[in-house]
Amino acid sequence: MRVEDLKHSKLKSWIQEWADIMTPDAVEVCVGGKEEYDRMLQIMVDAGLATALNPDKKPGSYLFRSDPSDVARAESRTFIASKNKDDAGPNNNWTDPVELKKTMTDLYRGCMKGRTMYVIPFSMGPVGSDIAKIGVEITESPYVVINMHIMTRVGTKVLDVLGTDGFFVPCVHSIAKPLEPGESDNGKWPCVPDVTKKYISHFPETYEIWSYGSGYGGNALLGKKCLALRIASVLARDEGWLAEHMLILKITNPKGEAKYIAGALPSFCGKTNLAMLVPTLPGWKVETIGDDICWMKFKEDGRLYAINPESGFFGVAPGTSDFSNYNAMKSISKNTIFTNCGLTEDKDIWWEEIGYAAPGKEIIDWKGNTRPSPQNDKKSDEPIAHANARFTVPASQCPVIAPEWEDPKGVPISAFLFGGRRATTVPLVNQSKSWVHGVFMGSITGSETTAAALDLAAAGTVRRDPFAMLPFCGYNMGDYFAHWLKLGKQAEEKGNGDKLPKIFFVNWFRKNAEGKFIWPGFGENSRVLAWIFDRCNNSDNYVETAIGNLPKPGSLEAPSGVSADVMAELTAVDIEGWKQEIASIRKDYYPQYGDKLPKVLYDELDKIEKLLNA
Ligand code: SAT
Ligand code: MN
Repeated sequence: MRVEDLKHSKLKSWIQEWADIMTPDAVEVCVGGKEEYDRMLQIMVDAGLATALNPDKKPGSYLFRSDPSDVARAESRTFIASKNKDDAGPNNNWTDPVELKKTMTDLYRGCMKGRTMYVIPFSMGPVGSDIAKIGVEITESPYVVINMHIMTRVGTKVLDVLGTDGFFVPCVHSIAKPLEPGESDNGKWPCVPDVTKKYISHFPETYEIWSYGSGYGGNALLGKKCLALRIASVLARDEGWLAEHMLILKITNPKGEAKYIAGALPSFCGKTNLAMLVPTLPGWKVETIGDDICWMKFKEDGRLYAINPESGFFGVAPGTSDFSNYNAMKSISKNTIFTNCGLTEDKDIWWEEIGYAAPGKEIIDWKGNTRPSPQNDKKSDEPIAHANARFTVPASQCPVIAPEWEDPKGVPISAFLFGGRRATTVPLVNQSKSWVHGVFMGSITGSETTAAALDLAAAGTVRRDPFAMLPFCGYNMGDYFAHWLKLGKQAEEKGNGDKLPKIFFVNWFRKNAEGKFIWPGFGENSRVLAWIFDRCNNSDNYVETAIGNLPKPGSLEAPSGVSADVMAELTAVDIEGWKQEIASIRKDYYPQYGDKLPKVLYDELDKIEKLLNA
């Protein structure tokens, strides 16, 4: 579609302004659909950037290899450019918006020379839903176009909703690799290889996103972390709703009663696996609404309704197997974009812990090097797939996608889960005693650092990732806690306190003195979900303790191989551990937010401490 044919005058002039700066050879407005998707893929196959996979193994699927500098979100180059530094908070890299715009405008000059500028109108959320928002991304990357086709709703329907003057979030993106006449990418992933010259910038006061130099994931697919979390968190604060880094699942009990649960877990805690869990508990069913992001609004009935703003999964490939996530493996059996995975001799993908040996003698790793297959290569510990290799797949291909996953009115949330990796202290499951106590739980979410990661902090210390939002909250985290508290208070004042979701903290990662996991996790987590489900029905399945409501002995049936003693340990209050936890939150964690930290959260510390000492 041509820019001249657009009806939204502000959109038209915005595109023209950027075309003048970036000087592409042509401008194309994306309309979505198969013809456009296939054409973009062909451009990349022709440029040597995409490899078609074996149609007998993975029909309609392609493999990409990125530049080694361009493999993950660039957190150190991610900026929140609010007018006042204090509004960005200690959780963000702040920079002055006027200066940043000047610097970046200069960088953008001529950056699309020799390429086509694509304009992608997209909806985050079912088109026309009152919880959805519209964004428009400009990019010269056909890789971004096809990934946006999968992850968001792209096309003319979005322009219809936008009308002549509707609100959209402007998303400016460039990989910043202009082409000279006659030059082609020739198999080399285009980007700015120097990480210190990439920018992922957010302007919260004007709800704008400017990204420069990266073509990968959250740096480039601007609907995801940039719009649906960082900018949306600001919109949610300003408009009175919630934009969260949460999965959404539907759980149905043996009687056929269903509830919806939203859960925030930091990276590498199995969020996608939980969203698609195969219950071991007989008669229970789990279905998926979303695996990463959740937008919620209170409706007239006083309940909180959620949509998944995305329409696909951008999942971590390594570690995904029939055992860890059967439904994800089924989802990616066709029409999937793979990035930075290994390529087998029979033109299929492979990654570490995929659950079977790589077929053949040789394999091509994510850097494009042909190597002996890992089972024939005793010497190398260089992985075949990059640790952050990804699959992009339409959510509709998930065998357990809930039929209502695209319902524009959303689904009513009964419970929130928070959780991290904690080897000690934090029980398997714990219900908050109140909304404020639940916000406290969300605020202290975190994982223990491991010696294996390149952490500055010593192994075993807790790195807090409040609400799993630390890299994704577009404003001061102290103000974010206050926003959560405010919404709960408003609901209570309207007499809707009992309609608020109940809040739980889960921990699948407890270890014994020998450092071995004592809870099997995966499908067995359905036992914990069932306990939570019953708690939402006010079952008498809990005991009130100093730290929250814990499972009554026997209310949570042990999986096979887990002894009664271990169950008791998993659901007990570790008084000494919690005393230390409280002391460390008070001394090392909360003070960083200064005056922005709501006082009622310190009151929660006092309350729990008093009960622990009683
Ligand atoms: O690369 S993304 O930001 O989209 C994915 C992630 O880091 O969780
Ligand atoms: Mn995520």
